[in-house]
Amino acid sequence: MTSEIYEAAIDAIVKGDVALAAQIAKKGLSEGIDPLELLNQGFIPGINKVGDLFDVGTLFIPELIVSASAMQNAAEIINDAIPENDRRVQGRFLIGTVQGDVHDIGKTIVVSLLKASGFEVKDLGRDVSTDRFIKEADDFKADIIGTSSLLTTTMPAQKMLEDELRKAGLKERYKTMVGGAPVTQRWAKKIGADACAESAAAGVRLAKELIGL
Ligand code: B12
Repeated sequence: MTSEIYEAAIDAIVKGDVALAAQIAKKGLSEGIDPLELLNQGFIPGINKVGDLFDVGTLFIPELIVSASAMQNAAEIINDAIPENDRRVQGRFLIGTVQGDVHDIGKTIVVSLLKASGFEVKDLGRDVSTDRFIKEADDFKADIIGTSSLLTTTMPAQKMLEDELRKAGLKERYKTMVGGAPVTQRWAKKIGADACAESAAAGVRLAKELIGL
């Protein structure tokens, strides 16, 4: 039963059981569950629950780390199962997690979905400086620069990118998109980003809109 798989996924992530999470990811895929549904209904609620338990002090850094490893491993298995689209869209998307921030599970899901939707994607990884975003955007001839931030303390780096692009006269050249759990439409508007997406699927939809598809 699909709902049992989702429950089992949540449980494996909360327990931080790497092997079990991987096994459930593979089982879900072999039963024909859509990869994105498996993430959205099973594994993401699992890691969110871990975040909540960490928040209230029921769970601590060591447990957070093992749960994150289980999540990362399962997400990799599922990401690999998202088929890459042969039909290229005319869009080049540069993405990374901002400086000072190592959270990259969500960003990596966005990358998989963008690729699956035909975007050409350059993933700079995590802890990426503003200067590097700007240099790589030029090298890659990006249409869109996407930044991920999971910490309220690193969100200002998203503003710094907008400021630096404006200062360098590059704001018109690239569209910008911001994401990450604490990031809101209000924040995007305040800093002058072109779009904000609360999920990978919304990110792909907005990215297409931004480049006029
Ligand atoms: C896993 C995790 C970790 C892992 C990260 C592993 C990794 N490789 O990513 C580890 C253990 C390393 C970690 C460390 C820390 N963490 Co942490 N972590 C989390 C946790 C539990 C889950 C994050 C996650 O992966 N979510 C699942 C993914 C799928 O969701 P997502 O990232 O939001 O991404 C989705 C959307 O937001 C969107 N999206 C994301 N990025 C982008 C970008 C674009 C362009 C677009 C379009 C869309 C988009 O699409 C994604 C898919 O739908 C959160 C709690 C939470 N619920 O967010 C805390 C949390 C983010 N961490 C927190 C903290 C405090 C820390 C530490 C400071 C702890 C410490 N004292 O050391 C360190 C920070 C280290 C650092 N410098 O970055 C706090 C942040 C609080 C705050 N107000 O800022 C949280 C909220 C926990 C809490 N409740 O307190 N963490």
